[in-house]
Amino acid sequence: MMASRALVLDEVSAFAADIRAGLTKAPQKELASKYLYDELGSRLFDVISLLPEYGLTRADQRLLRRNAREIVDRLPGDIVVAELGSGNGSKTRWILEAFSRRRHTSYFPIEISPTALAMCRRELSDIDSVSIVGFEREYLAGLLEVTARRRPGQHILVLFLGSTIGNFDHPADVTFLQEIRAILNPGDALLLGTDLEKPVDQLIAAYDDSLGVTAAFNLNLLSRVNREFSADFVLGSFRHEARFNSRTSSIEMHLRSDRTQRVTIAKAGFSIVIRAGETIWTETSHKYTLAEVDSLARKTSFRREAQWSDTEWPFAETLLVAV
Ligand code: AVJ
Repeated sequence: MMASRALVLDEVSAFAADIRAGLTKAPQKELASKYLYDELGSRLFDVISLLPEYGLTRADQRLLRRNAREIVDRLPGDIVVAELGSGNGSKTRWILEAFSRRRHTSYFPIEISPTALAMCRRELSDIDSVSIVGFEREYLAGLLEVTARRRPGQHILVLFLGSTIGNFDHPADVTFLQEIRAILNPGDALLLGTDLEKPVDQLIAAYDDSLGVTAAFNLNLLSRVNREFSADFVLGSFRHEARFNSRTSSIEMHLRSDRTQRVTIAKAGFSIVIRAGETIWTETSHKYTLAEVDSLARKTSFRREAQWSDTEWPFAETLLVAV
C-alpha cells in the first residue's frame, strides 16, 4: 500500500467538478467535507481528537473498549470486519482484539485518505490473528469489493464509527444507510457511532477550540485547493466559524471571507467572487437523539440488536442487524 500518492486522473476531475459546483452555488457556496482529509487534514483531525474540548473520539473509544466483548458475543462466529473511514485505526483495536481471541479475522479498512490508511495498517498490524487488507476507495465501492470476497455462510460486520454519518445532510444519512443495507445480506451487521445532542456552548467549544486546531483543519481545505489546483485563496482573509443550526440540530463549519475578493482556481479553469461577509460552508455535523437513531434504523431495514451510550460525552454506539 502506498503511503501517499497523487490523485488519479478521474479523481482529480471529480474533485474539480465538485469544487466548481460548490463554489458557484447560490446563495450558499460550499465545499464537501470529505475533501478536508488530505495528508495534512487527516493529521489535523487526529490532533482534534486529542483536544480537551473535543470529547467525541474519546467517547467513541471508551464505548468500544468497554463493550468490545459483548459486541463480538452478539455476532455470528464466521464474520469479516469492514470499516468505512478507518482513520488511523486506533478506535478499532478493541473490537479486532476481541474477535481475534475467538478466531482468525479479516479486517478491511475502506478509506479515501492514503495517509489514514497507512497509519491504520501500522497501528493495528501487531494484533495476532487479524489480517488487514485496505481499500483506498469511496465507501460503497470499497464495501462492494469486500462483499465480493465473502465466502458462503460468512457474515459481514460494517463499522461506521466516529459519527461520520452525521456529516451527511439529512436525508442523505437515510439514503446512505439504505445503500449500505442493499449491499448486505440479512444477518449482516452494522455498528453505528452517533454523536448525541448536548449543550450548544459545549458543541461550539468542540468545533472552535482555543488552540485553533479546528480552524487550521477547516482553512486547510482552501490551502489544499491552492496546492492541488493552483488556486489563489488568501488564507489570511478567511475566518473559521463554527455555528449551531438548531433547525437541523447540526454544527456547521464555515469559512467567512472578511472582504470582497476574486479567487481563481486556475487548474479547474474558473474564478469566483466572494463578497465581504459571505461564507463557504465546509461541514455539517449532525447531533442525534436516541429516538432518531431508532427511526434511522427502521427506515433502512435494520433492527437494533443493542445500544451503548456514554454519559460523560453523550454519544451512542448502536449494533444494527440487517433484516
Ligand atoms: C468525527 C469526523 C465526523 O463531525 O465531529 C471534527 C470531524 N470536524 N471537528 C465531526 C470534525 C470538525 C467529525 N467527524
